[in-house]
Amino acid sequence: MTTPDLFGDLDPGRRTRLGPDAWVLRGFALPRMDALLPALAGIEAISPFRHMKTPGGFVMSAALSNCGALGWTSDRRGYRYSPIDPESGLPWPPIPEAFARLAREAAAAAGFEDFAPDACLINRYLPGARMSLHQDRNERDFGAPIVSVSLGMSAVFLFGGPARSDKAVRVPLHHGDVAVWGGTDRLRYHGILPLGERPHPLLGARRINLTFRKAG
Ligand code: MD3
Ligand code: FE
Repeated sequence: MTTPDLFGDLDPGRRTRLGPDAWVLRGFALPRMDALLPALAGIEAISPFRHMKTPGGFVMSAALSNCGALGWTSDRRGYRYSPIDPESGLPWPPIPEAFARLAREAAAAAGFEDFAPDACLINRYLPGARMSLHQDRNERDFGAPIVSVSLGMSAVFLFGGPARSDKAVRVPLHHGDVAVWGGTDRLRYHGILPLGERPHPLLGARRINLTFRKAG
């Protein structure tokens, strides 16, 4: 008798297809953690995580930072990509080589060759933080994919359709998982349910998400 694969989502090396052009590469980043975590600490030291305001006047529950030539920012005037960190007045730190290689290789593993991101948005979720359903549409060219790397505490990702009212499926994302989406799935609504309380053994009580984009 075979055991049902109750924990298939935790099995590193598996690919889960979420749509025609959307994949989750389970554990793809795990073998690279020794390079990724120090690189992340270096970015935090230059551009610390901060809570930005939405154009509607709300404070986002996820804190963010960026690396790369362009960084995603939000304030009362709107959402935009900027070459300057508004807190420091200086450029965002560059995308570390280990980040760029991971993004390029994950995109290729999902069928998107030669991905060269110029922006990496870094979200930090503490217990209770969430991201409501939205589309990523501040980038200039929707032809490039987006690559997302999950670190630390697990979260439930909501994967919807092209309209906000489309039913969303729930997909758990764990430490080391990499999601890649582009093509026909590029403008699907998505979000993150409120983060739980159980700390991650390596990163503690937080979830970090890197999203690599071609913004300019
Ligand atoms: C979208 N971040 O920063 S990325 C964002 O985990 C953002 O911090 C979330 O949405 C986060 O804009 C989610 C994960 C993800 C994975 C697969 C997708 C987003 C997706 C497939 C299609 C569309
Ligand atoms: Fe998004």
